[in-house]
This record gives sequence, C-alpha cells and structure tokens, in this order.
Amino acid sequence: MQLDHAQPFPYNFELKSTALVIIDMQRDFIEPGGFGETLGNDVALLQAIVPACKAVLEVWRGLCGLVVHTREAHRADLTDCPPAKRRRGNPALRIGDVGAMGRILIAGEPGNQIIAELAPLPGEIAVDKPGKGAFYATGLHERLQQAGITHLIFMGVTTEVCVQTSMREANDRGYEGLLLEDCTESYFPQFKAAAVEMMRAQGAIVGWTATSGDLLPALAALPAQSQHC
Ligand code: TIU
Repeated sequence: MQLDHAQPFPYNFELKSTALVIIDMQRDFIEPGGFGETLGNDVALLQAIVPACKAVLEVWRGLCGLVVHTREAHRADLTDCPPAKRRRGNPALRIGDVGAMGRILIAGEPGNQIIAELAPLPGEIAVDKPGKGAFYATGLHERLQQAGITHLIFMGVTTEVCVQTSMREANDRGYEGLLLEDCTESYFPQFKAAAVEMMRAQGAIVGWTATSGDLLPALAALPAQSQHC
C-alpha cells in the first residue's frame, strides 16, 4: 500500500508488518488535574485530536492491524523514576504526589488511564514507559520483532516530547516511521510545527508525515487481514 501524499515522498507499507502506535493518550496529559496541567499547560489544545485518533484506531482495528498503546507511567515506589526527572517541572506537585486524578504519573492511578475514547482492547499491546521514548525500558522492540513489524504509524501526545522521542528511538532501531499530523498535538503549536518539519526534513531523516485524510482512504481499499486479531 502506498500513501502518495506522505511527505517528503510516498510511504509504502503492508498492514501485516505495520503497527499503529498511540503515544500517551492518557488522562494525565489530556484532562485537567494531571501531569500536563501541573507543568502549566492548557490541556484543552490536546483534546482536539481525539476524534481523528479514534477514527484511525477504529478502522485499524477493523482490519486487524496491530495496535500499541503507551502510557508514561512510573511504579508506585518510584524506583523507575530518576531523581533528575522528578526534580523538574512544578515544585508544588511532583511525579508521585497526589493530584486531582490520583498520584501524578503513577501506573494504575485514575490519571494514568488512557482516555475512554481510545481505551485499549484485550489483545492490544499496552506499554507502561518510564521515559519519554516508547523503547526505553519497555521491551517494546522485542515484542514488535516477534510480531514481524517493520513499519510504525504514530499518533498521540505530545508531538515534540514523547512522540518525537519515540519516533527517533524507532528510527535508530530500523523501523520506517510515519507521523499522522492531525492525530498528534503539542501544548505549543510552534513546537508541533517544528517537530513535524524536522522529522521529515533531509529526505525523511526521522520518518514520514501524512494526515488521517491520506491514510483512511488507503485503508478503506483493503480487505480485512486477520494476522493481529
Ligand atoms: N510535557 C510534555 O509535553 N510531554 C510529556 O511530558 N510527556 C509526553 O509527551 N507524553
């Protein structure tokens, strides 16, 4: 399958060897009272991409494509949170402190759940990641290798932090990555624009970009494939 309008040039992929990777669409970043807001951000900006993400996820599921969800999450005892990370941000409300949606950025807390619209289904891969990148200390690379995955289509938040880090980690591990521009967002529109530009610059130095409007018609032309159902 080819996305003709991908940038900087067409993107070729096969459904059976491609995973849809949804980065950190958890309440911590999307809803008031979580980690994103503690850092001083307006979380409303991020809510705008939910319908486009949901549309892609539903079509991908209908084709039995592999789905990976990530959550930025730390263990309750914070042994996987470097002090250097915990010291940053809002001194009044650190990772592990109790906020409006439970302990900030701690696995299993209400704020750490993926938003209901995009909640993982049984059988989908859900990864708790202690870093910004999806490949650091998660075992994700090994799981993707076992599933025969070579291509990754990315959605999620925030573009220049966890999404860009994950795409760069994937790139260095040999994956062909594509970012869906209208399915990712930042608290800083200028950072999103810059991140999108820098990933596809220099002949796709990190990967490709396209929109859900490019992807969905291409997927609609496919018969369902059962490999990952
Ligand atoms: N602060 C910010 O923009 N992002 C993060 O801290 N984590 C993710 O991007 N998921």
